[in-house]
Amino acid sequence: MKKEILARSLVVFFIIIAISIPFVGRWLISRKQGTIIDLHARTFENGGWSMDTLQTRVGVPIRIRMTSEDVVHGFAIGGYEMIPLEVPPGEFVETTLTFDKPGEYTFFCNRWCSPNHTRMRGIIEVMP
Ligand SMILES: [Cu+2]
Repeated sequence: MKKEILARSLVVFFIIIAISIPFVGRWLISRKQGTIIDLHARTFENGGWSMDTLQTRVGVPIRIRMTSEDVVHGFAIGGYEMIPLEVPPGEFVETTLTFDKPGEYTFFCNRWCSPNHTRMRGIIEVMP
C-alpha cells in the first residue's frame, strides 16, 4: 500500500515537473534578457511619452520597445552613452540599456516633433 502511494506520488511529481519546464525556461530567459517595457511616443499635445518614469537597478538590463503613435520621434538619454534612436510611427524599435551607476537619467525626444517637443521627457530611476 505504501509503495503504491509512493509510486503515485512520484508519477504526480514527474507530471508537475514536465508541465513546468516550459514556464521555468521562459522565466530564465526573461531574467537574462531583462524586463520589457512598452513605451509609446506621442507629441506632447497628445500625451507625450506613455510612461514618464521607468525604473531599474544597477547592472540589470532594461529592454524598452518603443513605437510612435503619430510622427517620427527620437529617443536619447542624458548622461548615458548611446546612439540616439529614431522612433517612426507604426514601427517598433527596441533597445536594451544597462546602467553602471545609480541615479536619475533623463530620457527625451531628440527629433523636432511639435512646438512642445522639448517637453517630451521622462526619468529613468536607477537604484543601487
Ligand atoms: Cu520630439
